[in-house]
Amino acid sequence: MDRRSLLKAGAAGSIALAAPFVIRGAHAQGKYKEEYRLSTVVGTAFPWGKGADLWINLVRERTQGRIHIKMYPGVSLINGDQTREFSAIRQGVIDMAVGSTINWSPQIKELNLFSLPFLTRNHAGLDAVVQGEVGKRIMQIVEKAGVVPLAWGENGFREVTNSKREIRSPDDMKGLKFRVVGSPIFNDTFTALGANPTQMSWADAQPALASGAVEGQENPLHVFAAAKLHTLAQKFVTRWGYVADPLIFVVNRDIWNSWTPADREIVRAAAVDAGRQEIAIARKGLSGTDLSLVKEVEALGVKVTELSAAELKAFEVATKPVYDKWAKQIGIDLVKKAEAAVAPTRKG
Ligand code: X2X
Repeated sequence: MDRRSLLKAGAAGSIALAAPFVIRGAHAQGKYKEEYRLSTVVGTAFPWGKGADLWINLVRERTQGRIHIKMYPGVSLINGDQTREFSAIRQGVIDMAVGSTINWSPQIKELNLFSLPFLTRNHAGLDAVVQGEVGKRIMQIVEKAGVVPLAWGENGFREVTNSKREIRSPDDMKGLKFRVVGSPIFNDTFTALGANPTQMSWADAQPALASGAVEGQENPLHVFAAAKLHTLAQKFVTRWGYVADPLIFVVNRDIWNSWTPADREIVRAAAVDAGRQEIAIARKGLSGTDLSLVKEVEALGVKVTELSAAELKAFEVATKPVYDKWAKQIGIDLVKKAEAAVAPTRKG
């Protein structure tokens, strides 16, 4: 019997089931909820959902069940509208989340930093930004925007895919219809490359790819594999790593304040531990001696293209005006700090 039916049965007066009901009732007096609702976009088949699940389990174990969290993938608490997730957490419609910096960018303009085309390029560059002074500053900004940020995670470097042809240069993108995510910087980037972008939610993206209404999309290779995008006509992947997509583990502020200081520390430490493990999962099979995920995707009949430094440069040059326009909106100081952090890790 699951928790809900247990509670219903308890409420209906079953003597045998009254005990768990009473114990949980005691928590309510201490302002603890029976269940905390945690939002994600994708579920446990994906590194992102796995990270949320790790957090949930660590918190349950370390609080002996005092804090019971349930995951709601598909951003289902707000009907799949991922660009409204941040507002919903702030307002308390959502208690907790592991959320993408892209999806929260409409409310927090500084988060567009991670969507500046070709800023970070590789894991070392991303770590230099996220784990350093810039990452701390971003956490302060998120906190000021009204939620309690606890740890970083990672969706991954986003790669461009499509059903029509191999992409090696901006010319190859001309006229192709792409689904893009919910910050207007993505419209600008794809437009600068001569493509035809349409913003839509992840829930809408999949039927749009299936019907051919859009021909391409961009997402990390782990998302490609877990969502089986090859079955949605995506036959070409180019590993251009043009933007990173960090995740942030957060709690609604009122919920946070309702917990004892000891429980807050447990939840924070669990988020840090889960985030660290999640980042390792999100990077698995993508570089160095372990290219297992790349091989797995190729085995599905998908052409996976790596670009030379010169080929990458052409994309960087074509999107430079977008970078410059958005750097101003994000804040030049923050962008300069990020560039300085990345500089030692850049090869070209
Ligand atoms: O919508 C997407 O592409 C996804 C799943 O990667 C995000 O939520 C940012």
